[in-house]
Amino acid sequence: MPWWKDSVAYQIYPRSFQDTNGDGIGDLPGIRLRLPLLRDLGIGILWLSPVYASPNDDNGYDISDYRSIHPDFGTMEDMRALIRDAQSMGIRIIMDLVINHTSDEHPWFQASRDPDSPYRDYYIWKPGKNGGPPNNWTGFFAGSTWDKDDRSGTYYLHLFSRKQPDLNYRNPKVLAEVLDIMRFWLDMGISGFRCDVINVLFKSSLEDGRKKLILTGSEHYLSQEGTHELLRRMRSEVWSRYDCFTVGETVFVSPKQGRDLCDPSRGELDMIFSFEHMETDQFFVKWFKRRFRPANFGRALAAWQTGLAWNANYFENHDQPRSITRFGNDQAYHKESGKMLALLLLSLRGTPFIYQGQEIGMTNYAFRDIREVKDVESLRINAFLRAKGVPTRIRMRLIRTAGRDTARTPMQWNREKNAGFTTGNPWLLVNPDYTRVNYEDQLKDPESILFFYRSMIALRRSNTTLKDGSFLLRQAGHRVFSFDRVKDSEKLTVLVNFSAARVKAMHSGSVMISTYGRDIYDGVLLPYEGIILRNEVASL
Ligand code: TEU
Ligand code: CA
Repeated sequence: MPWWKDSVAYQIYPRSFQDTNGDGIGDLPGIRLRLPLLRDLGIGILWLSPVYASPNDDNGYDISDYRSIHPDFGTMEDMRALIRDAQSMGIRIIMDLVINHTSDEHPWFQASRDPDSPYRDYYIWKPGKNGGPPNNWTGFFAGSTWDKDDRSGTYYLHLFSRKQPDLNYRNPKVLAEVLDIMRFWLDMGISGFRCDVINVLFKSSLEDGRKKLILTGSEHYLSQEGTHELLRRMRSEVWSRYDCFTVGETVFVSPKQGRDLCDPSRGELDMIFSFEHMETDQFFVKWFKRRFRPANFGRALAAWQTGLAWNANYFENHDQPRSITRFGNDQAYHKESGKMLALLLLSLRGTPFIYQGQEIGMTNYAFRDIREVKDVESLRINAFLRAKGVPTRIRMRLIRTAGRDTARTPMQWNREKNAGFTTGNPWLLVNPDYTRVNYEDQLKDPESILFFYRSMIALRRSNTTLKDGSFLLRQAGHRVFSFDRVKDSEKLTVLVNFSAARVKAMHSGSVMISTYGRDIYDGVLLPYEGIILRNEVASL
């Protein structure tokens, strides 16, 4: 089994992890400082959200120099030291590869503004039409995907913010540049890439799109054949020549399209982050939330567990609300539901990804005022809706339920000021519940969510059925989600209760682990209980 199937991964959003120089911003020395905690957690892979030079329009997802470290985070020597320290603890580092777009402050883009520049075709420039943008496309952050550059009087494409111009993959020089960037980091000793929004690289056409509620025009760039060809080139020319793996962030894909992106026979990605399970509590777009329904969540998880040979499993990241608030109960059953989600995530087939703070049950923060909000996506949506006359209280409610800042509040290390994240002024407010939810308290509590993550990770790493067994859905009910994992003669039955009720769920078997520490199972799940029962079966 390759190491990237055998490990548990952990995502760090460096800006919010640990500050060591008092500027209120997390940094690389801060990550080095906390590495032993990740070793003790049982982490084998560390995904860093971008730490490259960037004007921080999208907090690093707008890169202005791919071969440098943003001074906020430290130096290239700090990066080399982090890689070394991690390797000494058996932890491999993967970097965030953001290659659909660069920052508009990247030298390539600045040069491309001159129509005669050799860099002109690194980006997608078009004349306007009827006094407006070249087509009717709308972007991920609301509004048109085109901005006019006065210098040449033409428009450039940006699926995200106007400071994130899309690269033009019809130009072979762009792929060549990107392959070099990958080699640079792999030669530095990293072990792979999380590939940002990777299935939109190739735009098959720039014609008008069918009008849609969101992303008008996306039929011209979602998972196009041109993107598959690019991924095959990346694998054959770079990835296949290093001991590395790739996980693609792929938006709006079905299990079938997911297979086309990461089935081993395809020679493209090794695995993908899909979104279906993260969209079961919303109407169309994430801004229109609806009640969480465990049955829908379970069905979506099962569809991907059986639809792909291997998944990248996650319940949180730097773009998503906190899972204990969203799928659990972060008040009356904080500890119970945090452990239940840990057991579920670590029982699924695929590489588990844990997001910073998830291991202690960090919760959503209810942003009160737009001045507390920093994320470009939320600020653009707010401006877009305000221009449409939507009242402040409605806009703030949308941002509270679906904005990305709630995932980016600083790590809560202890009960000290700013939760021990910084001695300065944090770049984003610290969730006031840090006196209730913090690492230090949980390190002292053997019944804590943190300790349960440690136990569950250790169990998974020691059990081949959990890592490599087949997945068979048993029940995706409105309170109980259950499934079997089978390998050779071992059958593990996983049952999780998404409710505060005691729920009858008859099943035999010896208790392998229970979030309540039970060693006998009486057929009734306790509130938010997760349990794994073991049976020997005749080899299938
Ligand atoms: O996100 C891609 C993407 O689709 C996002 O719009 C995401 O789905 C949305 O924010 C969910 O609320 C990636 C990165 O994860 C994100 O942080 C960047 O802003 C984006 O690409 C542009 O690089
Ligand atoms: Ca700092």
